[in-house]
This record gives sequence, C-alpha cells and structure tokens, in this order.
Amino acid sequence: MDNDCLFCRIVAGEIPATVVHETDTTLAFRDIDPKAPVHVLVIPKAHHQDVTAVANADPKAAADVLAAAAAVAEAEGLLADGFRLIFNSGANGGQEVFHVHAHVLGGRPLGPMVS
Ligand code: IU
Repeated sequence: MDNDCLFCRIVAGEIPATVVHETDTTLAFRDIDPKAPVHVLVIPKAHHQDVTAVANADPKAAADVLAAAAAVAEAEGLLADGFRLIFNSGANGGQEVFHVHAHVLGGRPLGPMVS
C-alpha cells in the first residue's frame, strides 16, 4: 500500500467509496464525478501506477481487472446496449489518479472516442 495514494486508501477502508464489486485482488466502486449513468472504476488492490506498469509487473492482476470490469458491466446491465472501458495513462492520456483504474462507462450512447 502507498499511504499517499487515494485508491490505496479506499482499498484499506480509510476513505469511503460506493463499492459495487470485490474480489481477492480487485475492487470496483462508483466514480465520485460520474460522466455517464453508469461510471465505475475497477482497480487492482495492489498499487501499480498505470496499465503498462501492472501489465508488466503482474499480468494476472491486469487480467483480474479485465474480468472484474466484465462482471461489473454485466451486473450494471450494460451488455445489451454496450459500454466503454478506458484506461487513461500518463499526462497525454489524461490520468489524474496514479493507481491504475479501468473506467466502466455506460447507460447512454457515448459517441465517438475523442478529446
Ligand atoms: P483518471 O483516469 O485518472 O483521470 O480518472 C480519475 C477518476 O477518479 C476521475 O473520474 C475522478 O472523478 C475519480 N475520482 C473518484 O472517483 N474519487 C475521488 O476521490 C477522486 C477521483 I480525487
């Protein structure tokens, strides 16, 4: 755990979050500033900075995040109409929290990938 990391502190229960799915290795919770009717963040419980870091250091953890994201999409009723799965990475990717997280977005048409 990184004590300076917001998402590590959510995993530790030090900061509240609305958890929608949990496994031994992952946690999924609602984004505090949702950009769509469904906006859930899926993280590995272990701290990794971004998607390339977790894919290189622990491919199973990366796969666990994908499986958890799929489970969240199903549980949130997104499979029929589709959804978007995003990993922002680094400055140009718009990453603001440096504990890797997948955004699961859905519940309305999201339009083309942009900006
Ligand atoms: P990004 O991919 O690093 O840009 O996304 C960070 C997300 O974390 C963003 O959508 C925020 O709304 C979200 N978030 C949160 O859910 N809870 C918080 O306490 C903070 C950010 I700070």
